[in-house]
Amino acid sequence: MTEEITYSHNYIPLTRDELVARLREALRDHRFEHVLRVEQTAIELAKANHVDVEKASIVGLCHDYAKQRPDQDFIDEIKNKHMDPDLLNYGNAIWHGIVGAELLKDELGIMDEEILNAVRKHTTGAANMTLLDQVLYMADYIEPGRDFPGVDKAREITTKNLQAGVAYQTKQTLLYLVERNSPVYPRTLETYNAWVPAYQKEID
Ligand code: DGI
Ligand code: FE
Ligand code: FE
Repeated sequence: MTEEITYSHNYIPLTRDELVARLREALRDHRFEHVLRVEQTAIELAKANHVDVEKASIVGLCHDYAKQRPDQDFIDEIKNKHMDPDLLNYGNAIWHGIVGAELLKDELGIMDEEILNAVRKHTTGAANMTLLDQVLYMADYIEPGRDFPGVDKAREITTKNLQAGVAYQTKQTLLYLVERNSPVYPRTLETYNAWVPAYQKEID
């Protein structure tokens, strides 16, 4: 059953319905449906881990807000906001969270740094992640529409131990990138070093 959280307006100057309408405009169908599922999974993980469910709903809905924007929008934002120029060496996969958070500020008026940080970290993780960061990182990975080898194991581990889930996803993502000879964003390696050795027993 879909859970619709009523927003307090402390974190975002929109109702949930207004936010959903903005996402409907910003995203194609398959991506829009993904964010609705991530929202629901984030709410479940938030409840299990004593995290604010309103923030979980907002980050779940907003995390891929910028995913379908043209590259030039991100390049302009990186330059205008004097963001790390190394970002220009990457592409949409890295930009849509880190740079997308700036678009959430500019366009949706989201100013809550905890929410913006969870969006910034949702693709690469980070060495230091709050429980909200972890909830979004894992909800994005295990939402019910995901279907890849290992997703059931990811769901099982995450249900038992959210932190072990973070470690599992981080290892799988790095394996996937290396297998494809893809560039690895430095923060992805920092996430690996901070999480994977620490949870090696839980993820084997
Ligand atoms: O936006 P979603 O598809 O819902 O999920 P996501 O934001 O977690 O993005 C996943 C993609 O990002 C996946 O194809 C792997 C890629 N990715 C994650 N870390 C890195 C990366 N791509 C590069 N090039 N470098 C990274 O460090
Ligand atoms: Fe994403
Ligand atoms: Fe996503």
